[in-house]
Amino acid sequence: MTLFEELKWRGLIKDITSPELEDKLNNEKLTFYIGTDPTADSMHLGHLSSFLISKRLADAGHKPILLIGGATGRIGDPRPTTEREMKTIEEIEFNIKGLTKQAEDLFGFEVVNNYDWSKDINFIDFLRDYGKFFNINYMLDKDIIRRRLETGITYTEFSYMIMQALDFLHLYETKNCTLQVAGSDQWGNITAGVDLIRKKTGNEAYAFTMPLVTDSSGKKFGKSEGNALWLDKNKTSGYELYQFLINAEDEKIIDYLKVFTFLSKEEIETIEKEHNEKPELRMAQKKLAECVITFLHGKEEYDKALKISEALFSGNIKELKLDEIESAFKDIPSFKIDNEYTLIDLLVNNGIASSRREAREFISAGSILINGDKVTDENEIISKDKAIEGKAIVVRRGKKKYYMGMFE
Ligand code: 383
Repeated sequence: MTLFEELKWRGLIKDITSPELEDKLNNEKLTFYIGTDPTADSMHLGHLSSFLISKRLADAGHKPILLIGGATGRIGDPRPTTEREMKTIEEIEFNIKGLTKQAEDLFGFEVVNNYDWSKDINFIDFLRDYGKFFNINYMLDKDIIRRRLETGITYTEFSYMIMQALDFLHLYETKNCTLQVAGSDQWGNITAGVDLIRKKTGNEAYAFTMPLVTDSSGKKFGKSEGNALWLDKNKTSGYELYQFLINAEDEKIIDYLKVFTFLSKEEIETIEKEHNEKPELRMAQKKLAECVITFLHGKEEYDKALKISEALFSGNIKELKLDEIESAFKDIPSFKIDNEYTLIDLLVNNGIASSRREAREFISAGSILINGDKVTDENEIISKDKAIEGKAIVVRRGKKKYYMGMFE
């Protein structure tokens, strides 16, 4: 399989600017780039599917440049619907630091910031040297701009595509970068660059886009209850990622393995076969979680995520360490314990039961578990020596409701 065939097989090619690109990718060594704006201090799963292309192409001998949009982030890439809220310079600078470190840690490729070459272009030179290459009709014809004409767009966001086109030209001129890669939402911006390079230098540069990764209903993949799943483990733990990936849909799981992992065609076909025979084992989902979490955070974090999941599944909460308990129960209601209480008081004082009567009902029905053990005596003292590392008490009420108490 050639590189191009492999990218197609993985579902990573949506549109290409020229059919020559196939041969170039297969037979030449290209310098290419992919960019991201500092809208947050970390990338999320939506970026990962796109940025992994840098490693795929690098493994095939091409040279990646990762661009952080310090300049473009100050302007804001127009969204199809409404104008973006401008971020403060402090926030942008904070985000650039986070993203630069993350890109370096994850990929180890050269990282550049477009602020470095954009900041000194003055307005008059900009209009004389570059504005003349952009016909307004051409700009108005871009999909995103056309959509925004209905809701309105400022001159600031309208100009965004010129900045991204200047980046491509700059990298073409200074680093012989002849290819830009991006998600399909970027088609207008990246073709603006290819056209600018052609007009300014007479030479051909190339670009291709990757499809957006979606679930079977067409919604963007990579959000959990509306929140992004971040690549920074302090924002989204390995365990949270595990929970999300392990629940990926059966219809889509093989597509996700192609997009998010470096497993070979043969390996994925073997998994697909096993998956189709016994989808209930979720082994394809498990493999996805293993590959993604290990790539992002290393084997230790993956082992931890797996251990937490297994402990929660089997109810063996006591096997977990305090930091694992904290990861596992990050989002459940929690309370502080300033003293040793009887079980019934603990339940009522912390809203686990609405009254002493209700608490008694739960306890006598055997539906209260403290750190995985059923407690049936309402007067049992819940003391520090029952807590995990002397600190954490996980209360389970019924099948699914969890609460966490922390001794002070
Ligand atoms: C800025 C200057 C450049 C080249 C690219 C840029 C950023 C670009 C953009 N990208 C998205 C982002 O920042 O907005 N204008 O979040 C996302 N990308 C990648 C991919 C994607 C796109 O970072 O489709 C998803 O991740 O292209 O939405 O010179």
